[in-house]
Amino acid sequence: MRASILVLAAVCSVPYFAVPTADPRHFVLHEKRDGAPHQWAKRTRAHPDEVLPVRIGLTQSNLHRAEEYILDVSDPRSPNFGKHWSAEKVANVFAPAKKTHDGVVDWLVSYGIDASRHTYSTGRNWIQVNATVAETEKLFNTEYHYYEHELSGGYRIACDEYHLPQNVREHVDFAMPTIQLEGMRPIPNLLPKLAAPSPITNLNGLENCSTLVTIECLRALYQFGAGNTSAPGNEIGIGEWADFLYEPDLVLFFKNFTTPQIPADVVPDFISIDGGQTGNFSYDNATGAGVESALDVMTAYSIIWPQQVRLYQVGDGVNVDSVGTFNIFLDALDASYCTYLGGDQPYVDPAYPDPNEGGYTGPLQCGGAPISNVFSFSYNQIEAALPVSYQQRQCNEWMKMGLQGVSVLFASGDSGVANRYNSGYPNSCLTPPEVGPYVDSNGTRFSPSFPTNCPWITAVGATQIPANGTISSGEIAVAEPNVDPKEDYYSGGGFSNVFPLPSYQSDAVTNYLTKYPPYNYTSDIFNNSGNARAYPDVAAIGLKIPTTYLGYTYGVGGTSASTPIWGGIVTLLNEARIAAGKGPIGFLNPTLYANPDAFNDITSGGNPGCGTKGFDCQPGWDPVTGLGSPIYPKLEEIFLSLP
Ligand SMILES: *[C@@H]1O[C@H](CO)[C@@H](O)[C@H](O)[C@H]1NC(C)=O
Ligand SMILES: *[C@@H]1O[C@H](CO)[C@@H](O)[C@H](O)[C@H]1NC(C)=O
Ligand SMILES: *[C@@H]1O[C@H](CO)[C@@H](O)[C@H](O)[C@H]1NC(C)=O
Ligand SMILES: *[C@@H]1O[C@H](CO)[C@@H](O)[C@H](O)[C@H]1NC(C)=O
Ligand SMILES: *[C@@H]1O[C@H](CO)[C@@H](O)[C@H](O)[C@H]1NC(C)=O
Ligand SMILES: *[C@@H]1O[C@H](CO)[C@@H](O)[C@H](O)[C@H]1NC(C)=O
Ligand SMILES: *[C@@H]1O[C@H](CO)[C@@H](O)[C@H](O)[C@H]1NC(C)=O
Ligand SMILES: *[C@@H]1O[C@H](CO)[C@@H](O)[C@H](O)[C@H]1NC(C)=O
Ligand SMILES: *[C@@H]1O[C@H](CO)[C@@H](O)[C@H](O)[C@H]1NC(C)=O
Ligand SMILES: *[C@H]1O[C@@H](CO)[C@H](O)[C@@H](O)[C@@H]1NC(C)=O
Repeated sequence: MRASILVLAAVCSVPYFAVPTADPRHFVLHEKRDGAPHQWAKRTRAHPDEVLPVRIGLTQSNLHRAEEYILDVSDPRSPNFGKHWSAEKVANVFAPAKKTHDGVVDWLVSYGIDASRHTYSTGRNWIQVNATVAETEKLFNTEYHYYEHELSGGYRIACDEYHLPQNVREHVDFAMPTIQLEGMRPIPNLLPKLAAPSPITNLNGLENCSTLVTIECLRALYQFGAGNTSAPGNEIGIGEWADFLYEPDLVLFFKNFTTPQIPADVVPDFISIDGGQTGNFSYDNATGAGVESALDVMTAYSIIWPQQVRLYQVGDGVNVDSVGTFNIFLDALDASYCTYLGGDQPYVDPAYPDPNEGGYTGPLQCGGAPISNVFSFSYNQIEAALPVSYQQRQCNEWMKMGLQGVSVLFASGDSGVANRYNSGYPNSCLTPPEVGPYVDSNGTRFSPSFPTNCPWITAVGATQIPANGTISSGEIAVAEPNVDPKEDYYSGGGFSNVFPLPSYQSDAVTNYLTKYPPYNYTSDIFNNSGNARAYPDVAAIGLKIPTTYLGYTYGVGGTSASTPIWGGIVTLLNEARIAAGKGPIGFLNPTLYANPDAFNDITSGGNPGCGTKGFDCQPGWDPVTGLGSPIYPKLEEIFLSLP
């Protein structure tokens, strides 16, 4: 972005002169953004000689069969349950057809962009050319402008819509740079305040579980024992973005809060991606150390030990304008994703080497990081703030992880039906359909989160033990109201405006919408079409989880806590399957929705936001706590009965 300011300074005084445009009659609208998003102002027309790194993502074969493929290996009724695909099979099945590739090359050449200028990815699934603004405007039958970011003063070059020739359109998924403007980073999902008693002592024992939910409380609630195996390759994967684990805290945590006590010399397997750092600093130099990393890693350890944690530390933490939304993590796991469908998105995903001072100077990591059987992520983003094509591309990659036997869990968010935004909105909701959907602090429509909206991940909401209750009181949806709505904490949940309802949850969601219609909530407030992906899928305790941070222990909350609890439990389920000579589970949801009896159904509470009471918990699945919290012995029996 800073580089663009210099470019602009150099050219902004040059008057715009007209460039010839292509015959628009053969063009069809491909993607459109209505107006400029909040904080971006459209300025002058881009100079025709500016060079753009144009990237054209070719459509993949067989993506329309995604649901069929993933259900084939993950539906408990399928004879192929558990027969996961190799990475090679995934690459081959989805590779673009030759006619797709040839069609796009012919189009570029016919617009004067000679084949000698084309660069292809190894899988030939995208084509890149450096083209001037004038050339690109002809290619996409559009106009490029400078856009100014009002807060930072930075500029980007973008168009409001772009077109493709009718016969090319079917071959192109999306092209960049085009309509994208937002830059963002994943938001940690934990309750930000650390006001709990500190240090926490003498709160052991089951009688104190409503004050501090220790591992003893979790085991009693969900009926699981201490880990008893550690199968090679079954380490849990925890991803962190720009929030580092301060490792010396682990020793203190292990000593006070693990049973059996985890030895003091245990540290996670550290996997640095694109400059990710360890928090092995001294106490007075713990900059960047964050409570999110502490919570996630400690919670997982307390459940899965003697199994290990793999800590994937993603991004250099310098490029905070655009730390990315999980793509650089996926790139490091799957080299082909670096280039799949056009690769990462400039301005949304960070570029490496990082041009910022102190940034990571190596190239973007493509492949090389190990794939884990379970990934737990306590971060997310706002659906309405990301281009639909961007979300679809990434959702396809999560689907491919599932095909390969990976369980992916994401926190559902901590602001009920609203959605906090990292650029300074209070609990943000969406503008009405006729205006947006834009993220707006005055919005009234519910704001779903990403990538929990993707049907191929498992979204985790939060519960709590009632105040002064016991573990036999029954969990309720988490509720931490605050005078400042920005600090409210309710379990994220709702209905996507982007992804359709997957078949595995269709009965559960239809049951909720028909038996307990959120009667005052019309389509103006949320997607009540009955055909929208709904989340969360499951829930677990997300309040007062012991976390040691910079030497002190706090009772920390957030769907951030619920997610590593579920991740830990799925890791235990995989341990049991591996011990029985079976493979990892992979995509969880079809089996979970087919077995609602394996859950503690949460029927009390709701998830307010956007000036409403949000949704209510009800018997069966609901958009606050999903199917409910785990009953470990039932889940273990179900997953051991499957091939
Ligand atoms: C575009 O230009 C940049 C900067 O000169 C260069 O690094 C890159 O390889 C070029 N890309 C193509 C496709 O020619
Ligand atoms: C439970 O908490 C109370 C109050 O802090 C404390 O006195 C008691 O010892 C605790 N119980 C156990 C088993 O730690
Ligand atoms: C942090 O320091 C400890 C002790 O020196 C060491 O064992 C550990 O491997 C370090 N962690 C990382 C991620 O470098
Ligand atoms: C803090 O620790 C980091 C990592 O060890 C080191 O690079 C940096 O120089 C330290 N900063 C200060 C102010 O001590
Ligand atoms: C929200 O409404 C207030 C009061 O009407 C107004 O000052 C503010 O600019 C609005 N914010 C946005 C993002 O439109
Ligand atoms: C819990 O107990 C405390 C102390 O007895 C009391 O002040 C508080 O009101 C109780 N909270 C609820 C929700 O009952
Ligand atoms: C609701 O979801 C459906 C299915 O994905 C989609 O076609 C529709 O556009 C969504 N409605 C709104 C208002 O976004
Ligand atoms: C439904 O809407 C009406 C009119 O706005 C309001 O009076 C009523 O309290 C609402 N009911 C609920 C349960 O929110
Ligand atoms: C660990 O427990 C001891 C004894 O109860 C207490 O003094 C200390 O503060 C605790 N440390 C942490 C980090 O929780
Ligand atoms: C480890 O042991 C096996 C066999 O006895 C049990 O089936 C598992 O439930 C147990 N694991 C846990 C986490 O309790």
